[in-house]
Amino acid sequence: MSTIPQHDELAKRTGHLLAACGAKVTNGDQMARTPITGGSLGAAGAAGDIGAAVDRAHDAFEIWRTTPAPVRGNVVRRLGELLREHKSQLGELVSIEAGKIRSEGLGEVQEMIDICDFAVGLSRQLHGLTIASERPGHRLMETWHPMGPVGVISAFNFPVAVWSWNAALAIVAGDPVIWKPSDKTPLTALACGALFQQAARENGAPEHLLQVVLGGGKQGADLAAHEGVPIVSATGSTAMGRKVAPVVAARFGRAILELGGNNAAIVAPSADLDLAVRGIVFSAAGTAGQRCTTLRRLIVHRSVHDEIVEKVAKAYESLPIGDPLADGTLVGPLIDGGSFDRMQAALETAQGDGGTVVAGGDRALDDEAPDAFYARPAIVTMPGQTEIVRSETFAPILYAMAYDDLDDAIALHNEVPQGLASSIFTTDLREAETFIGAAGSDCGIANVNIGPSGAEIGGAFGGEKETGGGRESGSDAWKGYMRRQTNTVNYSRDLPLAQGVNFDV
Ligand code: UN1
Repeated sequence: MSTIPQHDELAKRTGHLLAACGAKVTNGDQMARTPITGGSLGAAGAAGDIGAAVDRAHDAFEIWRTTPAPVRGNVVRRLGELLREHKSQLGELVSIEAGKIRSEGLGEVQEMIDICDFAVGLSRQLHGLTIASERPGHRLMETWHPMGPVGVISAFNFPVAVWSWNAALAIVAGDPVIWKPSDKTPLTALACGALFQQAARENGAPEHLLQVVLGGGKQGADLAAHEGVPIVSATGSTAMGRKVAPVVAARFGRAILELGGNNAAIVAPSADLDLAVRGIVFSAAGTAGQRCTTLRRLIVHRSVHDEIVEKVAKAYESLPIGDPLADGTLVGPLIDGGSFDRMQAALETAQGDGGTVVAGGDRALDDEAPDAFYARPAIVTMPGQTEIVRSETFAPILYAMAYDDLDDAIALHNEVPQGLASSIFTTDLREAETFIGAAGSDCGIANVNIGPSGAEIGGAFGGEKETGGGRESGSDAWKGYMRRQTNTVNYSRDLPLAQGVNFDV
């Protein structure tokens, strides 16, 4: 297995990667760190002032809102080109700062490139309807206008892709962006920020179209509370969403929330079991269990339960854990010790509830990397869906439960507070359609014969219940970044009133 790289080498490499993207760190209280060694990467900059950023964003908005959308798209096109040019550097930076394996770091940059392509096309398709008017000589239609500065609060686990889903749409929609990245991943944000500034500069866009504001809870809270920020898009825990949402609602702002998930897969007796096992292992152990779409609950038909658990456990035992930048590694580190402690506490609670840890769950590589937290992904069989199974622990724990009847499986599936992503493994058309039908999965994402994670950007991304209800990325999610205006135009010489009302003067 790979050895953990020397911290000094990583720190030096980080400096090169940042410079290659044109990013500069400054002295300040915001510190960067790598979960690969657990060591510090030095200062990233100073915590920013949201009020000042909002003022600057409004100056940019004055210009940007009347810039034609296809011209706005040019900035996003250039950003997409720069992301392509810097894909390997940015991907490596994501690996260093978030601990993702190399292909997932690169995949995250690809997700940014994809949404840029999508948004460029969208910049010529921000269309409204023309609706039949009941009045002669009248036209009824809807138009979509820019809304104003968008606050983006992003999480450590997708430190750049989730920003790009919001930013690419917001920029073509005519909205400046104020980005408060996770305080665990400031460097990747600075690198993307620098590439964005280059794209904006080269296209003569106004200054401050994108502002990266480093900081923590205070900056997030200020963004939520600021009257000058009509849209706040926040990704993170449900606990964070509970703080942000009421503050935005109290000022009648718009919140786009992407909060916790507790995603499940149902494995039916007709499933292609080998395919199911591959899908399960990627979704549950990939990204070290730190995706909001990570598979956390396995609901398996009793007739295949033991076989599936055994196969997943076997696959888990041979998962290469270690340096995420090394060839062959599939599981990198957890983001920090707090994560590892929460994982251990959850495993203890699950065992107290009658669960059995079939594989994994313990710490790895602690001799080599005492300040880093590598954990072996765990699979735990549970006698039922206890409270710990119903809560999201942001670590690689997969709880397995048996079912006898599909209706019971779906009821169990939906019987959690979160509603992000879900899946069923089956070759039975009736079961598949039932699962994605109106009385099936209650999640924003419901898949058949793939796990719940790893969505493409073309669909709308988000979920219901404690996941927050927001939709980002593809489909018509762009509407969340614009204001809808209904227009009635009278091109006749008369003034007929709607609903046949008479008001002759
Ligand atoms: C997240 O974990 O916040 O569907 C986003 C997926 C990725 C995005 C995850 N495309 O797993």
